[in-house]
Amino acid sequence: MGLEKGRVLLAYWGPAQSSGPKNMNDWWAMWDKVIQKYGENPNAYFEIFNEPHMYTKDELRDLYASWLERYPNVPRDHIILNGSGMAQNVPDIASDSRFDGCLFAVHEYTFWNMGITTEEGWKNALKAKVGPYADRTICTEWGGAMSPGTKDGVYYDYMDYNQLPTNYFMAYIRGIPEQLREWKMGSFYWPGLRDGDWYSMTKRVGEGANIKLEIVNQSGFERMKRSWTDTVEVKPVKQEPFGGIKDGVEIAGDPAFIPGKIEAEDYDLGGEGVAYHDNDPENQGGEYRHGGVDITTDNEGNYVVGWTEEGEWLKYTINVQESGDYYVQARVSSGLENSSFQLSIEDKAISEKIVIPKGSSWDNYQIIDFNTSPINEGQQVLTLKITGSFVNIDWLKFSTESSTTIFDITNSFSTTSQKYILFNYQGKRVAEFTMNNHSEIKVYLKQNNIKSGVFILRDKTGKSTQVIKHYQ
Ligand SMILES: [Ca+2]
Ligand SMILES: [Ca+2]
Ligand SMILES: [Ca+2]
Repeated sequence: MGLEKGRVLLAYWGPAQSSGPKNMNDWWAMWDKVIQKYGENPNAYFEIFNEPHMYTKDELRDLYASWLERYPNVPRDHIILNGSGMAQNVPDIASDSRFDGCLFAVHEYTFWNMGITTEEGWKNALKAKVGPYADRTICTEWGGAMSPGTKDGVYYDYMDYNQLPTNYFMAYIRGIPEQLREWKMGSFYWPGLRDGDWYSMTKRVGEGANIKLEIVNQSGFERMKRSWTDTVEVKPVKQEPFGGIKDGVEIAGDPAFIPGKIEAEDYDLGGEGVAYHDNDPENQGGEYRHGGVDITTDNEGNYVVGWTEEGEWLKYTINVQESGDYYVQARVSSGLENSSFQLSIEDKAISEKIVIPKGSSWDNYQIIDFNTSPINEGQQVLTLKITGSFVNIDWLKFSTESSTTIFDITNSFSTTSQKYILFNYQGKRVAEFTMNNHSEIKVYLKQNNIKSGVFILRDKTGKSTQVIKHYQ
């Protein structure tokens, strides 16, 4: 047994039923035997009752006191007393002077409280359970989701615990080891291996004499190690281009080429505050990605970013092939007035605030277009910032075609003579005129001394709308 090899043994008793051990005489008989054999072994430690939730605080204190009285030769610093309840209230026991010199055990799980969604919140939860007794307490159980699984009807895919938390599991797996580390507290990840348990840290592979254990979730393993070792290298949260999803895990890839198309939902890896900012940690649409960005599908099944709110932003690592200003088309929808976004590179705006003309609904996607100011060649980070809430964005397409070809490319207007209204970006009506074809608009703008800028052109019915850029 492990003791001869100099390892620690934790003798342990779990309750046989909710009211406690079926027969207390058996319980004492077990301990008599164990203590007789190992009581004075310097490598043996005794956790005498697991999760004693069936006892009141006073009953439990008396039970522990009887144990200490019965085995006076067991060194006190080898006796581990579980906190009351599910080993969750250490001060209930530790504050009793009869247990001076003993060690205590705390258990901390995510199971009960889905309301804690920050690392700090979990650190505080653990602090509250331990009170001022951290120097004599061991965390004999903690553990969280490592494989995909479902809790309270919500499905959780593999989680990357090296990213900033976007749900309570992530906050837990990051927060608990930090607190254990801060205290230098001994701890056990539970369960190490339990078949069919989505909290299990390892899984069994191979057969017969070749059975091996494999780590289920490397990032969870790294976080666990963080609780007890100085040697683990914790990856800083890194912003990288998104490359796709492999075996349920988001993996890094190559930057998006410009000219080229950027899918809005393919924002960079790196998490909240690094690769994106979203106002709430859930993916409201529940599609495609694991982060807080809200992704849904359009009628054709294309992924789109939705539930956008003013102040939210998304980042994309891009590789620009050629310096210059670019012509951008964007597939977007909005059911409201005043939805807008703006593009920037390294904090410098490269577009106006692009107002999305109100469509009949969010299912009614349209392609709008605009021009950027000059973009330098090379790898850099593009930011798409929501400047007016509730635009849905499918993709952005950057090309080098000049703005003068706008009309030919996205012409959705009737070719017959009709009335048009021109709005500026503040939504103010600038002009109203009749055109027979689109080339006439440039002539009209020049003749009427409309100064340079970006405008929205809408036909009288309001059905067709287009963003145009006009140079004097
Ligand atoms: Ca969200
Ligand atoms: Ca959002
Ligand atoms: Ca898309």
